[in-house]
Amino acid sequence: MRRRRRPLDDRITALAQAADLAEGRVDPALVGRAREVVARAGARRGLSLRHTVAAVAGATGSGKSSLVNALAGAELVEVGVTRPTTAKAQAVVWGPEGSGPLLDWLDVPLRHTVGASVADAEEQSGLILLDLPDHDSIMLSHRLEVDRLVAVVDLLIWVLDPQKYADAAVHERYLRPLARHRDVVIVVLNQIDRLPGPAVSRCLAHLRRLLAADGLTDVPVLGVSARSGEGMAELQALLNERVTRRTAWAARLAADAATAAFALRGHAPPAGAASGAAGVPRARVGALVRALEQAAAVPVVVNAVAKAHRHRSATATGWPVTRWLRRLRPDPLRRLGLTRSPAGRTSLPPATSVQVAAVDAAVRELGAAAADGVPEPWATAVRHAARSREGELADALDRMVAVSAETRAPRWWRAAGALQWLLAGAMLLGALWLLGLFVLDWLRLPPPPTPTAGELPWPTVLLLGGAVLGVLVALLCRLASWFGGWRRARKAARALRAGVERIAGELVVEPIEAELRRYRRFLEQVEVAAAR
Ligand SMILES: Nc1nc2c(ncn2[C@@H]2O[C@H](COP(=O)(O)OP(=O)(O)OP(=O)(O)O)[C@@H](O)[C@H]2O)c(=O)[nH]1
Ligand SMILES: [Mg+2]
Repeated sequence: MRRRRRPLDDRITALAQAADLAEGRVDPALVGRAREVVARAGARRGLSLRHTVAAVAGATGSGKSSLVNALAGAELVEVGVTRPTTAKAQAVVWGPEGSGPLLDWLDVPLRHTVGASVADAEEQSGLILLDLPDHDSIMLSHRLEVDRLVAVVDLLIWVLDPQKYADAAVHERYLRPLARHRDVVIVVLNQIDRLPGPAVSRCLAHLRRLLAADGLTDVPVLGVSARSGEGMAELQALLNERVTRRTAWAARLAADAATAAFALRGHAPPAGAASGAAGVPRARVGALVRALEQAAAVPVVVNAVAKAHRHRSATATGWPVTRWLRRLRPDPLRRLGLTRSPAGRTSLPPATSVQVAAVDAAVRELGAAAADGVPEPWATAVRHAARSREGELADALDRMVAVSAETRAPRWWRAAGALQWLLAGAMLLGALWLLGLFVLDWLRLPPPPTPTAGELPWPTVLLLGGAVLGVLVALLCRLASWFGGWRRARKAARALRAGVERIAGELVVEPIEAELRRYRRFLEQVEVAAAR
């Protein structure tokens, strides 16, 4: 069963998208060519679709003008003995109504209308034959005119003659690049009247083989003679059939879209479409995260978090007698600029050149691993994407570290601090009491009665008890803060790891994946634009 062809609109939309996706990745000339096809499709569909423009192309003297005249049944275009004869393309129009803008667009000002007396004018109505100059001309202007029109007409009639049909020029320059245009190419071997009978079929068979080698299998190949009229009826019938179908213009553009799409995709199409673009290998992300942690001084920060916790605990719950000594030492987190204070840069030491190089290497390796299996030039685009936001890493890490390192003071510190002041107060009370007793004794005054707790007098109990308990509470708090510091360091390490992973994801992995997604969408669009 024959599959239904994709509508031209879908193909052209897909080609336009493929060109947009290829922008900045694929050779700009190829992107430009794809956009030209899109523009041409837009222009052509806005012009007469009842007309089919068929260019008659071939070498000088092959009989193009003679064929056009024979088809028109009148001497409309000049047939010459001096070569080359035709210098500018001329149009012969069957049913010219509405063909003006189309011919203006084609920039063919020389136009002939076939008289109404032509017997089968009805059937042919809508045919526009363009008699082209010679493609192999000594005149550059002729060749330019041929190339310009061959690129835009709906149907191509290649006229070859028995002497020159195997010329490499026409096969290499024109026929081979039309391999996808099989549906809109007709090959005519003219002047068969000059060949002896059996040579005609030999010649045609040879020509068919040459065309097959060009990739043009199954194109119609007709042997004709513009002079004797042999084979002309068949050519006429074939043209009539194409003209009545009125689909040559769309087939032409579909073939152009396919050619442009394949050119965009390049010569190394991946076996199973986007099979190469597997994604970002997770293991390599781990290596990048580790390199980023070193560059962001995460170990230093984690260490500082533990130390800061212990330091702050000591200043809040330490023995009040020696606590002030602690306050003389700077807060480890504040020293690194890692306090809740103004948002902005920390004073962490900047990454060393070795750490920076390690990050760069990890980023590149990640890009290279993701590009593995992706054909050029997309592989380069993927590698480039990996590094596209590398410059933002340092700042993002610094900001993230400043936020993740924050710790809050536990509530029990307050209670412990209050207890310490209570014990210090008791100690002070005991000391003052004893001092009073000492002064009275020194003055030889009778001592007031001193209450005792068991054997020991209360002032002594207050002084010694306050001191011993104060030191004990301080020691217990220190033990607790040691564990607290350790726990907070672990928590900070986890938070920092998550932060580094997020940054690696955002600034390195995501750009890579975006590029891979772009590549996969590009392949899909190429597939649609080029589908047969
Ligand atoms: N024997 C023979 N001569 C032909 C045939 N077709 C054309 N000729 C002759 O070949 C010569 C060239 O014909 P043209 O029609 O001018 O050829 P052309 O391809 O238009 O040439 P340019 O305009 O120079 O590119 C003329 O003398 C024609 O009479 C044919 O089928 N058989
Ligand atoms: Mg001519």
